[in-house]
Amino acid sequence: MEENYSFIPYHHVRYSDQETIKRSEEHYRYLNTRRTVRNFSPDPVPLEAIDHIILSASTAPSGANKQPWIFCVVTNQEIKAQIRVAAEEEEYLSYHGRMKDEWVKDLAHLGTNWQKPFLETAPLLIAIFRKSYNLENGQKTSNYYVTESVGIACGMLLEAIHYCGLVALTHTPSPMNFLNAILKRPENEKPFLLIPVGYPEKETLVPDIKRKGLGEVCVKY
Ligand code: IYR
Repeated sequence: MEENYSFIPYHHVRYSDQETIKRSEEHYRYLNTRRTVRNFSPDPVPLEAIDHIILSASTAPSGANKQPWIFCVVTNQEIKAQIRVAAEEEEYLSYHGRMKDEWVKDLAHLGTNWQKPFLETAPLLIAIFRKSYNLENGQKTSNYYVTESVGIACGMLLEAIHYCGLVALTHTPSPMNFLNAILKRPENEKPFLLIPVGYPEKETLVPDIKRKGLGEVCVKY
């Protein structure tokens, strides 16, 4: 039996070539001002903005439109403290033997170490989980291209955070299973990234690093 699936008109805005080029350059210049920040001010952020930021991320394309993500927003100071303790336990082991020497050397110029005070200082943490499958009333259903989908959503999240004048850190404590226990997330949800969000500490510094030029990241055929 043929099913009736509905399609609706797509509303598209088409710019002139000149306007297209202008917008692309402006957007690049704007995105190029984003920096990962590791020192946060404790100033609170308006939580209504966080809702919009998460809705923005959740507009990302996803395999079969399954939207296989969940964004956990943590502002509770006690929970942040628990996350810090658990993350630092893992990171201590990582920085003291689990990461090979080459990796530790590659990170040296960023000034990172096993200590993660930002997990308590930042006014909020967004823990993103990928749903490797769905689990509803004991029933398992499939998701597709989960890593790709959630990665795209996180990129859009970072852009939305930047657009609002907030800063973020894409933190990757490893392994991150402790997030399931602390945030009481079900087994089908796997932690993907832990992103402190807020305002930068006054006069914070960031590493003096360069982005690759077009010739290094793009090949034209
Ligand atoms: N997860 C550790 C180590 C780390 C790894 C990479 I690759 C970085 O770009 C930065 C840090 C940490 O968060 O410190």
